[in-house]
Amino acid sequence: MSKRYQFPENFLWGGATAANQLEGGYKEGGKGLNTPDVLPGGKVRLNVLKDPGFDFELNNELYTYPNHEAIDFYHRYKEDIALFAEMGFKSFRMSISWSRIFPKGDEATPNEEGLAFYDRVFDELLKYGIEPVVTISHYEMPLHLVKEYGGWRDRQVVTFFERYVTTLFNRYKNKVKYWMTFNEINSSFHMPILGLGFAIQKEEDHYQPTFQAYHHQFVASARAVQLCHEIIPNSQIGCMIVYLPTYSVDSNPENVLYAFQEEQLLNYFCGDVQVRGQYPSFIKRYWKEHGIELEIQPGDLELLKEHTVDYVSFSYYMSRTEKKDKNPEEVGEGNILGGIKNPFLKTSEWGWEIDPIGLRISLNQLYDRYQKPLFVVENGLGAYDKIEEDGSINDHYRIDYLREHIKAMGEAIEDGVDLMGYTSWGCIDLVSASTGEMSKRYGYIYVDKHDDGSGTLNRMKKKSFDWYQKVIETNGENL
Ligand code: BGP
Repeated sequence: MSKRYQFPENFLWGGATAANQLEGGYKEGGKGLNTPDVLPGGKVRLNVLKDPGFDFELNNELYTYPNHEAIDFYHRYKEDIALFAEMGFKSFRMSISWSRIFPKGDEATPNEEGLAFYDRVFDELLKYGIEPVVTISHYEMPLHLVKEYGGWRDRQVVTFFERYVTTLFNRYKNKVKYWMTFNEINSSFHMPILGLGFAIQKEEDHYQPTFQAYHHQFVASARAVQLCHEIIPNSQIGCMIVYLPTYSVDSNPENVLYAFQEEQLLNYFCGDVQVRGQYPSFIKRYWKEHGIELEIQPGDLELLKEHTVDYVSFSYYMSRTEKKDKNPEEVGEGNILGGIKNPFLKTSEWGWEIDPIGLRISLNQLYDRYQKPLFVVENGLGAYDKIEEDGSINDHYRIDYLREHIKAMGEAIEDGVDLMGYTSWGCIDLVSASTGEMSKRYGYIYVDKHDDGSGTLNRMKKKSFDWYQKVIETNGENL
């Protein structure tokens, strides 16, 4: 008989999404344009991230924008939430689109239609006893703030963000208890357009603006924590990081040190500020070596210290293997952060290395370091799904992936880790962030929409739907 794991009572099983990959209705309800609205879909999207000449304009003649319609959750949320409820979800992670609430970002008053939309979504979730878990900023910001202010480079954006979060907390204080500030905040070292709202112009120029923009986000995040606690006394607000445990390719101390330093910067730098309330010691040397001098206003460091997060949430898809001097041909094709190929691991069809043990390691590392409750708010397998002649979708590969990762969480809980919940990524198929395509699917629910934009948008249950329903029903005992 296979081992049965004990998950805590009230464990927050559920699924995760993001507004710009899910909602569609990009010009409806008074919404303003935001950054993903002008990032073209398909393969172009990744190149755009590296293209210094990219001008942040809609160019419908040249590109398609899959997230303009996405999966039309904007109109179909009732049907979708009913399916989540049928699976037994205890929680649903979603984000609020800043430009639905403040279309330009710098207005004095919010857009009532945008606020009312999320009221309807929260009411629908609460009707079924599903806790909304809300990301305040998931890879987007109003486009106007990018064009007029240069995104998070400009300190004024902190004030606009404060106005945005104050509006959210006051409006939804009786509906939303779980919040998180910036999605995968540490990913901006790689994708600054999505996280920080600006394109990197030249390799050597990026250090100063990136860290200054980060400082502004940390201040904004700490202010959000402070306001959340003041306005919603029983709330919990976390940070959110993308976590890849980083292995050295071998026991050569040069490689071990390199892997360790990469891990410090990419895995821990942002979390350290948000959880421990101060810049970590290792970053001072890094700043010095790269000529970075931050503008820190009086009171900033005290604010960071006083308003740290209640929990640490993170996404986990893969581990990373590093080596100090690597040849380009050693780099794993799909490794988002550029590590080398790990010969012990299989990959997804997009080259993402599958490593459930890495999740157990991550949970232990994060808990050792921070001693705060953890929340796995993204994990999953992007795969091509096939509809059989009888209409069924047998996604056994997805079940295998999720099962092994849930087991790893069970082991980590036995190791002593305090884990609040698990919301697997893309519980309903949605637009992929990295490819801009629909065919990289993660869901328990299939959405009939294709890369060329065709499809009925009908929803269908996959095999994993019934499987996950059982997992939740038995609180993770029946895997
Ligand atoms: C994370 C993002 C999500 C999401 C997920 C899967 O990095 O927070 O927005 O999309 O990765 O990535 P992809 O869609 O590229 O497969």
